[in-house]
Amino acid sequence: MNHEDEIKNNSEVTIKADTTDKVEMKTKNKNDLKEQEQEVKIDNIGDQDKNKNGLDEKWPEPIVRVQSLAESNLTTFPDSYIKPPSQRPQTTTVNYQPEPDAINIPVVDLDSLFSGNEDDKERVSEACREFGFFQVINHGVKPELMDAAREAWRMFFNLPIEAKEVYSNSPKTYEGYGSRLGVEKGAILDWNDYYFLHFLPLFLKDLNKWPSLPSNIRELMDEYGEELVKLGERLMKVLSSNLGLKEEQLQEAFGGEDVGACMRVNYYPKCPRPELALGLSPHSDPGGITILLPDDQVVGLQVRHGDTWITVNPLPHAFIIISNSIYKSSEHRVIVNSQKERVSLAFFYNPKSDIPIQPMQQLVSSSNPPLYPPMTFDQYRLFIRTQGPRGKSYVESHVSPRYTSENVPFS
Ligand SMILES: O=C(O)CCC(=O)C(=O)O
Repeated sequence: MNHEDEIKNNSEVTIKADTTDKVEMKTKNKNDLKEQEQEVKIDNIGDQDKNKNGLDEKWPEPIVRVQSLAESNLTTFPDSYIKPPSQRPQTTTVNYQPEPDAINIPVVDLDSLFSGNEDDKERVSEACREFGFFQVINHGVKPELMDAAREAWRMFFNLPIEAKEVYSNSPKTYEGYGSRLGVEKGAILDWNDYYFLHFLPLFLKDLNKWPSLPSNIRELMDEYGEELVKLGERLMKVLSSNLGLKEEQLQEAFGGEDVGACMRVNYYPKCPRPELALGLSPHSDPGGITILLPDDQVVGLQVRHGDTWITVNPLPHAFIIISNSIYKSSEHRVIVNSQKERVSLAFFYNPKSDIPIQPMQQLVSSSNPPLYPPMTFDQYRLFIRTQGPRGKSYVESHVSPRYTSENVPFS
Protein backbone atom coordinates (compact mmCIF):
# COMPACT_ATOMS: atom_id res chain seq x y z
CA MET A 1 0.00 0.00 0.00
CA ASN A 2 1.51 3.36 -0.92
CA HIS A 3 1.38 6.34 1.39
CA GLU A 4 -1.59 8.04 -0.24
CA ASP A 5 -3.66 4.84 -0.16
CA GLU A 6 -2.79 4.52 3.48
CA ILE A 7 -4.13 8.00 4.21
CA LYS A 8 -7.33 7.23 2.33
CA ASN A 9 -7.78 3.91 4.11
CA ASN A 10 -7.21 5.53 7.43
CA SER A 11 -9.80 8.25 6.93
CA GLU A 12 -13.40 7.80 7.95
CA VAL A 13 -15.52 10.58 6.56
CA THR A 14 -19.13 11.35 7.41
CA ILE A 15 -20.74 14.16 5.47
CA LYS A 16 -23.92 16.11 6.02
CA ALA A 17 -24.22 19.09 3.71
CA ASP A 18 -27.21 21.34 3.16
CA THR A 19 -26.36 24.90 2.10
CA THR A 20 -23.04 26.48 1.07
CA ASP A 21 -22.98 28.36 4.34
CA LYS A 22 -23.53 25.30 6.42
CA VAL A 23 -21.49 22.25 5.61
CA GLU A 24 -21.18 19.61 8.21
CA MET A 25 -18.59 16.93 8.00
CA LYS A 26 -16.66 14.77 10.38
CA THR A 27 -13.21 13.44 9.53
CA LYS A 28 -11.48 10.97 11.71
CA ASN A 29 -7.98 10.01 10.71
CA LYS A 30 -6.59 7.04 12.57
CA ASN A 31 -3.03 8.23 12.00
CA ASP A 32 -3.87 11.54 13.59
CA LEU A 33 -5.27 9.82 16.66
CA LYS A 34 -2.13 7.74 16.92
CA GLU A 35 -0.12 10.89 16.51
CA GLN A 36 -1.85 12.47 19.47
CA GLU A 37 -0.65 9.64 21.65
CA GLN A 38 2.93 10.08 20.56
CA GLU A 39 5.17 11.95 22.91
CA VAL A 40 6.48 15.04 21.07
CA LYS A 41 10.23 14.93 21.43
CA ILE A 42 11.83 18.22 22.27
CA ASP A 43 15.50 18.86 22.37
CA ASN A 44 16.09 21.19 25.27
CA ILE A 45 19.44 22.53 24.23
CA GLY A 46 19.88 26.22 23.65
CA ASP A 47 16.38 27.61 23.35
CA GLN A 48 15.86 30.58 25.56
CA ASP A 49 12.06 30.44 25.09
CA LYS A 50 11.45 27.02 26.38
CA ASN A 51 11.41 27.55 30.10
CA LYS A 52 9.93 30.95 30.26
CA ASN A 53 7.27 31.39 27.62
CA GLY A 54 4.67 29.45 29.55
CA LEU A 55 3.42 27.59 26.48
CA ASP A 56 2.70 23.93 26.66
CA GLU A 57 4.59 21.13 24.97
CA LYS A 58 1.42 19.71 23.43
CA TRP A 59 -1.16 21.05 21.03
CA PRO A 60 -4.69 21.17 22.50
CA GLU A 61 -6.07 18.81 19.84
CA PRO A 62 -4.69 16.09 17.57
CA ILE A 63 -2.75 17.67 14.73
CA VAL A 64 -4.20 17.11 11.27
CA ARG A 65 -1.83 17.80 8.41
CA VAL A 66 -3.68 20.01 5.95
CA GLN A 67 -1.76 18.42 3.10
CA SER A 68 -3.02 14.96 4.11
CA LEU A 69 -6.58 16.26 4.17
CA ALA A 70 -6.14 17.90 0.78
CA GLU A 71 -4.76 14.69 -0.70
CA SER A 72 -7.44 12.42 0.76
CA ASN A 73 -10.04 13.24 -1.91
CA LEU A 74 -12.55 14.77 0.45
CA THR A 75 -15.90 15.29 -1.16
CA THR A 76 -16.70 18.11 1.20
CA PHE A 77 -15.01 20.26 3.70
CA PRO A 78 -14.21 19.80 7.45
CA ASP A 79 -15.99 22.19 9.83
CA SER A 80 -12.75 23.08 11.54
CA TYR A 81 -11.57 25.05 8.47
CA ILE A 82 -14.82 26.85 7.64
CA LYS A 83 -14.51 30.53 8.53
CA PRO A 84 -17.60 32.42 9.68
CA PRO A 85 -19.30 34.13 6.68
CA SER A 86 -17.95 37.59 7.59
CA GLN A 87 -14.35 36.34 7.43
CA ARG A 88 -14.57 34.40 4.18
CA PRO A 89 -12.68 35.72 1.16
CA GLN A 90 -14.83 37.49 -1.38
CA THR A 91 -12.48 36.49 -4.17
CA THR A 92 -10.69 33.37 -5.26
CA THR A 93 -7.49 33.27 -7.23
CA VAL A 94 -8.08 30.44 -9.69
CA ASN A 95 -6.93 31.81 -13.07
CA TYR A 96 -6.29 35.15 -11.36
CA GLN A 97 -5.62 38.04 -13.73
CA PRO A 98 -5.14 41.44 -12.11
CA GLU A 99 -7.53 44.16 -13.32
CA PRO A 100 -5.54 46.59 -15.49
CA ASP A 101 -6.24 49.44 -13.06
CA ALA A 102 -5.95 47.36 -9.85
CA ILE A 103 -4.03 48.98 -7.00
CA ASN A 104 -0.75 47.20 -6.37
CA ILE A 105 1.75 47.85 -3.61
CA PRO A 106 4.59 50.23 -4.58
CA VAL A 107 7.84 48.95 -6.09
CA VAL A 108 11.19 50.29 -4.91
CA ASP A 109 14.52 49.84 -6.68
CA LEU A 110 17.04 49.38 -3.84
CA ASP A 111 20.09 49.99 -6.06
CA SER A 112 18.72 53.29 -7.18
CA LEU A 113 17.70 54.19 -3.63
CA PHE A 114 21.22 53.54 -2.32
CA SER A 115 22.67 55.63 -5.13
CA GLY A 116 20.82 58.52 -3.55
CA ASN A 117 17.63 58.67 -5.61
CA GLU A 118 15.30 60.91 -3.60
CA ASP A 119 12.18 59.68 -5.44
CA ASP A 120 12.85 56.13 -4.25
CA LYS A 121 13.31 57.34 -0.67
CA GLU A 122 10.02 59.16 -0.87
CA ARG A 123 8.34 56.07 -2.37
CA VAL A 124 9.42 53.98 0.65
CA SER A 125 8.09 56.62 3.03
CA GLU A 126 4.77 56.78 1.26
CA ALA A 127 4.51 53.00 0.97
CA CYS A 128 5.13 52.56 4.70
CA ARG A 129 2.56 55.20 5.61
CA GLU A 130 -0.07 54.17 3.09
CA PHE A 131 0.24 50.37 2.94
CA GLY A 132 2.90 49.12 5.34
CA PHE A 133 3.99 47.07 2.33
CA PHE A 134 6.28 47.51 -0.67
CA GLN A 135 8.15 45.30 -3.13
CA VAL A 136 11.89 45.60 -3.65
CA ILE A 137 13.81 44.88 -6.83
CA ASN A 138 17.60 45.06 -7.35
CA HIS A 139 17.91 44.00 -3.73
CA GLY A 140 21.20 42.10 -4.08
CA VAL A 141 19.91 38.55 -3.45
CA LYS A 142 20.59 36.31 -6.44
CA PRO A 143 17.44 35.21 -8.32
CA GLU A 144 18.86 31.66 -8.56
CA LEU A 145 19.14 31.49 -4.77
CA MET A 146 15.55 32.68 -4.36
CA ASP A 147 14.24 30.08 -6.81
CA ALA A 148 16.34 27.29 -5.34
CA ALA A 149 15.20 28.11 -1.80
CA ARG A 150 11.53 28.03 -2.76
CA GLU A 151 11.95 24.82 -4.77
CA ALA A 152 13.81 23.07 -1.95
CA TRP A 153 10.88 23.77 0.38
CA ARG A 154 8.37 22.65 -2.22
CA MET A 155 10.32 19.38 -2.38
CA PHE A 156 10.33 19.12 1.40
CA PHE A 157 6.55 19.47 1.61
CA ASN A 158 6.15 16.88 -1.12
CA LEU A 159 8.14 14.26 0.83
CA PRO A 160 6.20 11.35 2.36
CA ILE A 161 4.50 12.33 5.60
CA GLU A 162 6.81 10.17 7.77
CA ALA A 163 9.87 12.14 6.62
CA LYS A 164 8.22 15.37 7.77
CA GLU A 165 6.74 14.09 11.02
CA VAL A 166 10.28 13.65 12.38
CA TYR A 167 10.32 17.46 12.67
CA SER A 168 6.83 17.80 14.13
CA ASN A 169 6.66 20.97 16.24
CA SER A 170 5.07 21.94 19.53
CA PRO A 171 3.61 25.22 20.81
CA LYS A 172 6.56 25.56 23.17
CA THR A 173 8.88 26.95 20.49
CA TYR A 174 7.02 26.43 17.21
CA GLU A 175 10.29 25.24 15.64
CA GLY A 176 9.78 22.57 13.00
CA TYR A 177 6.88 21.21 10.98
CA GLY A 178 3.52 22.58 12.08
CA SER A 179 -0.11 22.81 11.06
CA ARG A 180 -1.67 25.36 13.38
CA LEU A 181 -0.90 28.72 14.97
CA GLY A 182 -2.38 29.26 18.41
CA VAL A 183 -3.43 26.84 21.10
CA GLU A 184 -7.08 27.71 21.58
CA LYS A 185 -9.14 24.51 21.66
CA GLY A 186 -11.85 24.40 19.01
CA ALA A 187 -10.38 27.34 17.02
CA ILE A 188 -11.23 27.51 13.32
CA LEU A 189 -7.93 26.67 11.66
CA ASP A 190 -6.12 27.93 8.57
CA TRP A 191 -5.58 25.86 5.43
CA ASN A 192 -1.82 25.66 5.70
CA ASP A 193 1.10 23.60 6.94
CA TYR A 194 4.36 25.36 7.71
CA TYR A 195 7.95 24.99 8.83
CA PHE A 196 9.46 27.38 11.35
CA LEU A 197 13.21 27.80 11.89
CA HIS A 198 15.67 30.15 13.58
CA PHE A 199 18.72 31.91 12.11
CA LEU A 200 19.60 34.45 14.79
CA PRO A 201 20.65 34.74 17.55
CA LEU A 202 23.17 32.05 16.70
CA PHE A 203 22.55 30.10 19.89
CA LEU A 204 19.00 29.44 18.67
CA LYS A 205 20.14 28.26 15.24
CA ASP A 206 20.09 24.49 15.46
CA LEU A 207 20.67 22.71 12.15
CA ASN A 208 19.33 19.48 13.64
CA LYS A 209 15.95 21.15 13.73
CA TRP A 210 16.17 22.03 10.05
CA PRO A 211 15.11 19.32 7.61
CA SER A 212 17.86 17.10 6.19
CA LEU A 213 15.94 16.50 2.95
CA PRO A 214 16.17 17.49 0.17
CA SER A 215 19.90 17.01 0.64
CA ASN A 216 20.85 20.61 -0.26
CA ILE A 217 18.25 22.34 1.92
CA ARG A 218 20.42 23.09 4.98
CA GLU A 219 23.24 24.54 2.91
CA LEU A 220 20.80 26.56 0.83
CA MET A 221 19.01 27.89 3.87
CA ASP A 222 22.28 28.86 5.49
CA GLU A 223 23.16 30.98 2.46
CA TYR A 224 19.62 32.32 2.15
CA GLY A 225 19.59 33.32 5.85
CA GLU A 226 22.91 35.18 5.52
CA GLU A 227 21.73 37.06 2.45
CA LEU A 228 18.41 37.99 4.02
CA VAL A 229 20.03 39.24 7.21
CA LYS A 230 22.20 41.52 5.02
CA LEU A 231 19.10 42.70 3.19
CA GLY A 232 17.35 43.29 6.53
CA GLU A 233 20.28 45.47 7.67
CA ARG A 234 20.09 47.54 4.48
CA LEU A 235 16.37 47.99 4.84
CA MET A 236 16.75 49.07 8.46
CA LYS A 237 19.04 51.88 7.28
CA VAL A 238 16.45 53.01 4.76
CA LEU A 239 13.64 53.01 7.30
CA SER A 240 15.78 54.69 9.95
CA SER A 241 16.81 57.59 7.76
CA ASN A 242 13.26 57.90 6.46
CA LEU A 243 12.10 58.40 10.02
CA GLY A 244 14.59 61.25 10.35
CA LEU A 245 16.94 59.17 12.49
CA LYS A 246 20.61 58.36 11.91
CA GLU A 247 21.07 55.41 9.54
CA GLU A 248 22.29 53.08 12.28
CA GLN A 249 19.87 54.15 14.95
CA LEU A 250 17.02 51.73 14.30
CA GLN A 251 19.44 48.80 14.09
CA GLU A 252 20.95 49.82 17.42
CA ALA A 253 17.50 50.02 18.99
CA PHE A 254 16.84 46.49 17.72
CA GLY A 255 19.83 45.26 19.72
CA GLY A 256 22.68 46.01 17.25
CA GLU A 257 24.28 42.72 16.30
CA ASP A 258 21.97 40.79 18.59
CA VAL A 259 18.89 41.04 16.39
CA GLY A 260 16.70 37.99 15.86
CA ALA A 261 15.92 36.34 12.53
CA CYS A 262 13.62 33.42 11.89
CA MET A 263 11.53 32.14 9.05
CA ARG A 264 8.18 30.52 8.48
CA VAL A 265 7.80 28.61 5.22
CA ASN A 266 4.13 28.37 4.39
CA TYR A 267 2.68 25.54 2.35
CA TYR A 268 -0.91 26.07 1.20
CA PRO A 269 -2.24 22.84 -0.34
CA LYS A 270 -4.99 22.92 -2.97
CA CYS A 271 -8.21 23.65 -1.19
CA PRO A 272 -11.48 22.10 -2.42
CA ARG A 273 -13.57 24.97 -1.00
CA PRO A 274 -11.39 28.11 -1.21
CA GLU A 275 -14.42 30.36 -0.78
CA LEU A 276 -14.99 29.02 2.76
CA ALA A 277 -11.45 28.98 4.11
CA LEU A 278 -8.32 31.10 4.49
CA GLY A 279 -4.71 30.02 3.99
CA LEU A 280 -3.67 32.40 6.75
CA SER A 281 -6.09 34.49 8.80
CA PRO A 282 -5.72 38.27 9.03
CA HIS A 283 -2.79 39.27 11.21
CA SER A 284 -0.04 41.82 11.48
CA ASP A 285 3.44 40.40 12.02
CA PRO A 286 4.87 40.97 15.49
CA GLY A 287 8.50 41.66 14.47
CA GLY A 288 10.44 44.46 12.81
CA ILE A 289 10.50 43.79 9.09
CA THR A 290 9.20 40.78 7.19
CA ILE A 291 10.96 39.91 3.93
CA LEU A 292 8.54 37.73 2.04
CA LEU A 293 9.40 35.55 -0.92
CA PRO A 294 6.02 34.81 -2.45
CA ASP A 295 5.15 31.95 -4.78
CA ASP A 296 6.16 32.94 -8.32
CA GLN A 297 3.23 31.05 -9.87
CA VAL A 298 0.30 31.50 -7.50
CA VAL A 299 -1.02 34.72 -5.98
CA GLY A 300 -2.72 34.59 -2.59
CA LEU A 301 -1.42 37.36 -0.33
CA GLN A 302 -3.91 40.14 0.37
CA VAL A 303 -3.27 43.40 2.22
CA ARG A 304 -5.95 45.35 4.00
CA HIS A 305 -6.33 48.81 2.52
CA GLY A 306 -9.13 50.68 4.23
CA ASP A 307 -12.20 48.49 3.93
CA THR A 308 -10.92 46.33 1.10
CA TRP A 309 -8.42 43.56 0.62
CA ILE A 310 -5.90 44.16 -2.17
CA THR A 311 -4.50 41.04 -3.84
CA VAL A 312 -0.74 41.55 -4.16
CA ASN A 313 0.61 40.96 -7.63
CA PRO A 314 4.30 40.09 -7.10
CA LEU A 315 6.96 41.03 -9.64
CA PRO A 316 9.39 38.27 -10.69
CA HIS A 317 12.26 37.94 -8.19
CA ALA A 318 11.07 40.83 -6.06
CA PHE A 319 10.75 40.50 -2.30
CA ILE A 320 7.69 41.85 -0.54
CA ILE A 321 8.66 43.96 2.46
CA ILE A 322 6.24 44.30 5.36
CA SER A 323 7.29 47.18 7.57
CA ASN A 324 5.43 46.00 10.69
CA SER A 325 6.02 48.05 13.78
CA ILE A 326 7.69 50.86 11.86
CA TYR A 327 5.12 53.17 10.32
CA LYS A 328 1.95 51.25 9.57
CA SER A 329 1.86 47.59 10.58
CA SER A 330 -0.58 46.26 8.04
CA GLU A 331 -3.06 43.52 8.40
CA HIS A 332 -2.69 40.84 5.76
CA ARG A 333 -4.08 37.40 5.01
CA VAL A 334 -3.72 34.63 2.46
CA ILE A 335 -6.44 33.13 0.31
CA VAL A 336 -6.27 29.65 -1.17
CA ASN A 337 -6.87 28.01 -4.45
CA SER A 338 -8.57 24.81 -5.65
CA GLN A 339 -6.20 24.22 -8.57
CA LYS A 340 -2.73 24.98 -7.30
CA GLU A 341 -0.67 24.61 -4.14
CA ARG A 342 1.29 27.68 -3.01
CA VAL A 343 4.64 28.07 -1.19
CA SER A 344 5.93 31.26 0.45
CA LEU A 345 8.96 32.03 2.65
CA ALA A 346 8.35 34.71 5.30
CA PHE A 347 11.67 35.83 6.82
CA PHE A 348 11.23 37.80 10.04
CA TYR A 349 13.91 40.33 11.00
CA ASN A 350 13.21 40.99 14.66
CA PRO A 351 14.52 42.99 17.57
CA LYS A 352 16.59 41.27 20.26
CA SER A 353 13.94 39.37 22.12
CA ASP A 354 14.48 40.53 25.71
CA ILE A 355 15.00 44.30 25.47
CA PRO A 356 12.11 46.73 26.03
CA ILE A 357 10.77 48.01 22.71
CA GLN A 358 9.69 51.62 22.82
CA PRO A 359 9.79 54.68 20.54
CA MET A 360 13.01 56.67 20.14
CA GLN A 361 13.04 59.75 22.32
CA GLN A 362 13.32 62.00 19.25
CA LEU A 363 10.05 60.65 17.90
CA VAL A 364 7.87 61.33 20.93
CA SER A 365 6.81 64.54 22.63
CA SER A 366 4.06 65.65 25.01
CA SER A 367 1.78 66.22 22.03
CA ASN A 368 2.85 62.95 20.39
CA PRO A 369 3.26 60.50 23.28
CA PRO A 370 4.04 56.78 22.85
CA LEU A 371 1.05 54.75 21.72
CA TYR A 372 1.97 51.66 23.71
CA PRO A 373 3.78 50.81 26.93
CA PRO A 374 7.31 49.36 26.51
CA MET A 375 7.31 45.60 26.06
CA THR A 376 9.86 42.98 25.01
CA PHE A 377 9.49 41.11 21.74
CA ASP A 378 9.25 37.84 23.72
CA GLN A 379 6.22 39.19 25.58
CA TYR A 380 4.63 40.49 22.42
CA ARG A 381 5.19 37.34 20.36
CA LEU A 382 3.62 35.20 23.05
CA PHE A 383 0.22 36.53 22.05
CA ILE A 384 0.34 35.28 18.46
CA ARG A 385 1.80 31.99 19.67
CA THR A 386 -1.12 31.55 22.04
CA GLN A 387 -4.05 33.03 20.16
CA GLY A 388 -2.97 32.49 16.57
CA PRO A 389 -3.58 35.16 13.89
CA ARG A 390 -6.28 37.53 15.19
CA GLY A 391 -6.24 40.66 13.06
CA LYS A 392 -4.89 43.54 15.10
CA SER A 393 -6.67 42.73 18.33
CA TYR A 394 -3.51 42.37 20.38
CA VAL A 395 -1.94 45.63 19.20
CA GLU A 396 -5.20 47.43 19.83
CA SER A 397 -5.56 45.98 23.32
CA HIS A 398 -2.31 47.71 24.29
CA VAL A 399 -3.05 51.20 23.03
CA SER A 400 -2.60 53.78 25.79
CA PRO A 401 -6.00 54.96 27.14
CA ARG A 402 -5.58 58.38 25.55
CA TYR A 403 -6.26 56.83 22.13
CA THR A 404 -9.62 55.49 21.04
CA SER A 405 -10.40 53.26 18.09
CA GLU A 406 -11.37 56.40 16.15
CA ASN A 407 -8.02 58.14 16.36
CA VAL A 408 -5.53 55.27 16.44
CA PRO A 409 -3.49 55.72 13.26
CA PHE A 410 -3.11 52.04 12.42
CA SER A 411 -6.58 50.90 11.58
O1 LIG B 1 2.07 33.44 2.29
C1 LIG B 1 2.13 34.67 2.23
O2 LIG B 1 2.16 35.27 1.16
C2 LIG B 1 2.16 35.50 3.50
C3 LIG B 1 2.69 34.76 4.71
C4 LIG B 1 2.58 35.56 5.98
O3 LIG B 1 1.93 36.58 6.06
C5 LIG B 1 3.26 35.05 7.18
O4 LIG B 1 3.87 33.97 7.13
O5 LIG B 1 3.19 35.77 8.22
